[in-house]
Amino acid sequence: MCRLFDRAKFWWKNWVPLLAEVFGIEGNIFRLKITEETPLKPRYEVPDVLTSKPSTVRLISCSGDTGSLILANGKGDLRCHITANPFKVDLMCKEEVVMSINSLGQLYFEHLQTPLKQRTTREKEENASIDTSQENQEDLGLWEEKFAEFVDVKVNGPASIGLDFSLHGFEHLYGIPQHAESHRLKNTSDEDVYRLYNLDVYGYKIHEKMGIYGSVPYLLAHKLGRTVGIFWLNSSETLVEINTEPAVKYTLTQMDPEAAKQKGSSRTDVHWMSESGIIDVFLLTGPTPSDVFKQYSSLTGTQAMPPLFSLGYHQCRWNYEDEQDVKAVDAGFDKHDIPYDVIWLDIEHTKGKRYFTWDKKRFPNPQRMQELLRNKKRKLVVISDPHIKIDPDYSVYAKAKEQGFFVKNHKGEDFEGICWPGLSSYLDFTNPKVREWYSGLFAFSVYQGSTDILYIWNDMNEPSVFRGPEKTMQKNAIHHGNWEHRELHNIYGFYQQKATAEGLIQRSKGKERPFVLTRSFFAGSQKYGAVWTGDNRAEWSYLKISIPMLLTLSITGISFCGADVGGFIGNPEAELLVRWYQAGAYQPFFRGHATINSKRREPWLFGKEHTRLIREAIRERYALLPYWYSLFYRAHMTSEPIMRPLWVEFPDELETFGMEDEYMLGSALLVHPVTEPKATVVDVFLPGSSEVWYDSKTFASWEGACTVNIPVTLDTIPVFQRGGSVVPIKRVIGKSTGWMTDSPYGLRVALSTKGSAVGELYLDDGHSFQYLHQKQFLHRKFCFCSGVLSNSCADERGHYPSKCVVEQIFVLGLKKQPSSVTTHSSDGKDQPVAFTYCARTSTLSLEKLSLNVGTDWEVHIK
Ligand code: MIG
Repeated sequence: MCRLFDRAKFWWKNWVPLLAEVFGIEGNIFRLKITEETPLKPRYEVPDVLTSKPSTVRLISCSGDTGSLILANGKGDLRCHITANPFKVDLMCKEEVVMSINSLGQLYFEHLQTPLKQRTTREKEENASIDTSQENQEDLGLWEEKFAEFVDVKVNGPASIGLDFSLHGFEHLYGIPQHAESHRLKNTSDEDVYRLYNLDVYGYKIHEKMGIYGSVPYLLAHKLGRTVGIFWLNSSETLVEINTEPAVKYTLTQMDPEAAKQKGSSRTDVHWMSESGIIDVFLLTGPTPSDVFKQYSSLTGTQAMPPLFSLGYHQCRWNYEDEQDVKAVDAGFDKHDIPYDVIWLDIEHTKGKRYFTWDKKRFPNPQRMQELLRNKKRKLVVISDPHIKIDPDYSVYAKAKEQGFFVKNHKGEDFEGICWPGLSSYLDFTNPKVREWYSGLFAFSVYQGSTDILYIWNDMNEPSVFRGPEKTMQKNAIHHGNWEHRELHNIYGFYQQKATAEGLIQRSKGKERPFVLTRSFFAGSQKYGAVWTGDNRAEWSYLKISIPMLLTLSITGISFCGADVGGFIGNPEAELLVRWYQAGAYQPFFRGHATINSKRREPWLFGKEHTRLIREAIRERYALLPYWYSLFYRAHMTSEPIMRPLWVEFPDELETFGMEDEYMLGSALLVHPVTEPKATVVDVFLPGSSEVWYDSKTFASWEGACTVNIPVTLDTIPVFQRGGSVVPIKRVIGKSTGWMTDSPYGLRVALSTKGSAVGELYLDDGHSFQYLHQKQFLHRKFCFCSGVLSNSCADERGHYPSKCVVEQIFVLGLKKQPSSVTTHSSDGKDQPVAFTYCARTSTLSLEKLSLNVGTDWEVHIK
């Protein structure tokens, strides 16, 4: 791949007119598009990722000197200074040059060409005058690449593109998932660049920049005072080079102060290169992290609001063998008093890996099995992969074949590749007709044995093709619209999840929220469901790296993400399994999973004590569900990531910029999972010099801006609540989320150094779209100020009848014992409340309250 781009530079010697366009987009975004003015044939422009046509704003052109142009937004505080010769764009925010584009002259654009053999004599002559080396290059194999036995012929020659961006004053960059790497992007070298190319890599190595299952070609850069984003909308194979030049020491003499500032500050150069398509790049100007999150989601959409059950614990294994097995595992959870919401079936549940069918020997009566789960208020997820077994008697195959719905090979025949079912063809999800048809396969009348508690998991959708080049599809396979696979490789999986999610919505006649997990993804996949990090290993290092991997996904829009708890490959020892459950309980998508030849590892198979520890971790997850659900609502409505790197919450604190062994869950909880064996202590950094932090179990408190050594046992999950927050919890844990609808709430009020706190609670029916269409929801706001805790409405539009009460309130950090506590309800009734105060921990607890969660009330503490 690197070779290819070297040649690209070589080719750049050609002269072809390029068209560069700059657009201003609402929300302080600039879009730069560069393509051939008159390409031989259209070049691929990624469709379906932008949620709508971005609403452009008028840019005002101010006069530059000759050969330059200044485009400014309405306010004039954001400007693009465009210089023609050499071509360069400076992005200015007020008087600061934030970013320079092509200042290193790495813009290149290989134009499409007629193959030499087909050229007319005239063309040959013309070409000869501008490019004498053409013949040599074809001889050199520029138009053909070999990978093992595969020959990739590029019909119109290599077509790669690239551009450099210099970020002034920035040393911290994040994003461009998916890599099993640190959260902060590292400097790259010639042999080691970040690669975005969706691939099925079983047991991928960690601390590598190679491409794995999914790609989001989007990165964020952060420095004190500003966050920006670069979204490179291209779905072909992409490489990203990063090079940070640290601040240099210099003497101020002989330099004017402005120049000195520029020279003295650090800089990071980012070089994007893609194999084909056009340059279409969005510059998100911030200035805060949350502005950048909003800007990005205004382009690609926000996290879909998940059904509540999907925030519970998921139990998966390749495979649960049969109906008996499912029944036994399900009963095991009840027997051991461990809550769980979903049991999963992997590929072996089908008849010979024919998705949408059942192996009748193992699952003679799938509906009966689902009724059993339904009675327990639990769900089933089954797998549905994109490869379709070549078998004329398999109706999914026959119908897709008949309608021409498979990806074609370069000869125009149905592409055939080997995957789980043996020889298979691959549905062409890039075709809207195929998606529509595929969505229809989830209708209850079509999908035999499915019920409305069955949800879907899309795997192998990179796509994975056994024995294909790099275990994927040849780049010259042909998709709908005659586009080559190379153009859209990275977006294939995105389309399958989209079609699946739409299918689940349709089968419910538009009423129910879907749940779809996908392994492959692209920018915007957040709109369709959840993502996981694929085939990790049951090793401590993989537990540890799950945190930066999920943080990176989270800040690139994909909030609903998780890693296989326990590690997919291998057999975790009990301690690792416990630690993984404890970490997973505080990650958005929480699923235990294991590969086919691993030992069974349901939570109760490791002895009483370990069962207890796993039970406790899962129960903590369920207790926090109101907080999780409220965070998902926020992610859905206002684009705030759920798992947040510390720098996002503390953008002014340099120490946080590189942290990845701890993170914030929303803005209230700091989590530092234990990821080392035999740990007796963890060093937790508590940020913020004016902050106070409370241990979520002992309520011990610390002032911020310090590292504390927290002693740990196998029981401990280091979680800290930030002073100034209110966290809603559920007091009674049921067998699953479905049993907890009416369960009473508790509020954890953690006072700031100023003695105040705020928080919120979002709730609705947990499964339908009524919250959207009928405004059937409750959004409440909790506020503690001057000794009064109030529950008030945060969104007047919402209404939802809830019988739930707030039963318990803890106030942490209350400095002195109150003399009285009274509740004041909106109907004017005041009531004294019994309380206990612990002077040692400065904690006030109110028990056995009965304050309706959905009505206004106050608690006065005097
Ligand atoms: O190469 O369907 O990542 O979760 O259990 C194995 C079988 C294929 C890979 C998925 C894994 C799943 C497995 N699949």
